[in-house]
Amino acid sequence: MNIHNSELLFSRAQQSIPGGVNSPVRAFKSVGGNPLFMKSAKGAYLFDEDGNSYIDYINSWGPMILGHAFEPVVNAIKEKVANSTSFGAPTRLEVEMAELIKSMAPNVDLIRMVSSGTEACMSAVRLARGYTGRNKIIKFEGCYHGHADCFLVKAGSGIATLNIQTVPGVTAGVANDTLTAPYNNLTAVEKLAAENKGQIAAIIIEPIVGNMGCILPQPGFLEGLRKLCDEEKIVFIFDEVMTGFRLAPGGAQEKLKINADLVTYGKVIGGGLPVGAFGGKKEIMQHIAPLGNVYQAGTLSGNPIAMIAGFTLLNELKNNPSIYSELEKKGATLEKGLREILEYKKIPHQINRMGSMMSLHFCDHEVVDFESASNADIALFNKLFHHLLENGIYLPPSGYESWFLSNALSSGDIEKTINAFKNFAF
Ligand code: KE4
Repeated sequence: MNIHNSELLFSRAQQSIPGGVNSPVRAFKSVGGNPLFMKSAKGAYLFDEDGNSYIDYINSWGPMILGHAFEPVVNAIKEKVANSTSFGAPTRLEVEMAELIKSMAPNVDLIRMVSSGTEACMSAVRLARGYTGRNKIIKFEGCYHGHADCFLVKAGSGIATLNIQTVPGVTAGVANDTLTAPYNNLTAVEKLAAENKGQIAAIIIEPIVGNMGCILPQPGFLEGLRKLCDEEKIVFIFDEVMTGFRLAPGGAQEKLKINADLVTYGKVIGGGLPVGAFGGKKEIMQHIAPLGNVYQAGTLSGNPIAMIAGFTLLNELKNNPSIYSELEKKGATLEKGLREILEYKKIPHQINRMGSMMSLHFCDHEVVDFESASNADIALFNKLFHHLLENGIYLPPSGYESWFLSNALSSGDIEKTINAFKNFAF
């Protein structure tokens, strides 16, 4: 496979950008080799700088749920951009976007737009602290909520991929207020709550995890956290940056029928443009400035171009709910195809999936938390990654990431993926 232009670009990039990438997970550090530079994408396909094409299972780490260069989004951006790219003043579209989100997401009385998932999650935590007057938070080992200091404690995604134990620059003071527990371990959380009674402002969780591969909550886990938060007056934050609008119009809250107190969004909400959001109960959200004193701000929050992209995509999802059953069918077909091959070849494996989020782990145990995810055969995953890449299939370049299916995937694309997998010499 000719990747000459990508190699030239990568060596140039490293002269001007740390590690040659603007986000660490793109660097192929754990899978080995050098990152491919993409030139364009359309529907389910990526095209790199050397003209190679790939069936895309990253979809920009989630946003491209209806595929790349989705016509209605492209046209909406083209039309909007002629009227300026930013005002720094409130606009009609921001009101319409907030009302659209409230019509889709359960349990959101007020919502504030920001420009990334990190910003959404860090603002939600600040709000929970301001609302409760408490300092500590509980997060889960292997979950990733963006790169704000308070989250970089036993985090997933790039932190796990690069095996960064403690992040330099995150002070002990900050880290001491972040308590961690294993995912799916309710007892461990109840113990932390008892040991820190009256000091915990929030529990923040990925309701379905996508940052240590895909990991599902075991029955009773989220329900137990909900009950604990009610009893201890802890703010329950669902980080739906990945799951929001992807698993259902109302995300994981709808899918799992569990209400959070605050919910954060990113990725799909912006249709590939920089958008995040946090929202929830009025009783809590009304503490956000200028209504309350919990300060949060952003020059480009609610930016018209980002809003029109997200607004157009969310409307498409809201008005065509069959998209979710189509994504479920595609996910189930891919999972079945891979499972049949792995069972036939007697390869120990675990496939975790919910809808269009899934991951494959080479191990003979269930993958239910960071420890079990880490005990899988990452080296074998890395070998598979490159085999599939050479066969025109682009998986996330880390065993600690969820795959994301788009509804632009055809049955032929899924068949091609399964066939490429079949030819892998385990
Ligand atoms: P951003 O700040 O990257 O928009 O969102 C942070 C974030 C928050 N919460 C969850 C559940 C997330 O998955 C993310 C970001 N996800 C990673 C992929 N695992 C983004 C990819 C990257 O870091 O480049």
